[in-house]
Amino acid sequence: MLYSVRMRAEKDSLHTSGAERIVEQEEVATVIQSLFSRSLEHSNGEPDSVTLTCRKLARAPVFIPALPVQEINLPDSLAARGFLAGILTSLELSPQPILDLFYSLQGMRGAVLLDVDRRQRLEPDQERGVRASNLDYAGEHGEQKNHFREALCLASKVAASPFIIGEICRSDDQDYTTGYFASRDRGYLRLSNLKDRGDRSGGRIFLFRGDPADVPACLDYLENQPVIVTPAAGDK
Ligand code: PML
Ligand code: MG
Repeated sequence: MLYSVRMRAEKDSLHTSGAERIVEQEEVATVIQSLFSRSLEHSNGEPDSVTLTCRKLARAPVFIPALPVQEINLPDSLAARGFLAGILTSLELSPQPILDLFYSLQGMRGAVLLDVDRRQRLEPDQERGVRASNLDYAGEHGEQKNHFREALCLASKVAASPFIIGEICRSDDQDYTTGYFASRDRGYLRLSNLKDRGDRSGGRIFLFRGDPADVPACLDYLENQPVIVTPAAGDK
């Protein structure tokens, strides 16, 4: 029997960290312990509230391969913003409003779900956002938080939705400056210097393209469908 175990932590009512696993019943107690320890050690400071939840999986998980990864070295945050603008333009989107929204995000638990054709946010709760959840990695898990591996898992799940044409992400951790753009077509592009050290802003935007009638199915997939991401060939 598989369980979804999730942790989220807050400080001054703002989200500071979150993580999750999908594990067998025997592993639940150990995983709760390690997620709790992690919430306390976060670079954004010790939280004043930590919520741990454990739920039996209601659906069978699907297995999805990790997106291929490409490293893009950018000299500074201005160049990184320019790079993102180029990608959005190549998707025939107008970059300015999307980037203005992207750079204004801070302290959300989930992501913005943006209808790129209607220029409309689709999250039922805009303060919380849409949390891509019920996911785990089938490869090795180290003791420490691994931003890259966790983000690659999340991005691989999100990119597998037929309604998502891309995702942009800047970490909300003040000292983690690498971000990414990810999509089925381009893979996972790791962008160095997407933010300046010490900057507490950060967040994700999922770029939605579809009919308004597709939104419930898209939300349900992102939030509720259990997904286990399998490592790319040669990765652990
Ligand atoms: C986060 O969890 O704060 C987002 C991390 C983004 C990781 C980007 C990377 O290292 O590839
Ligand atoms: Mg974070």
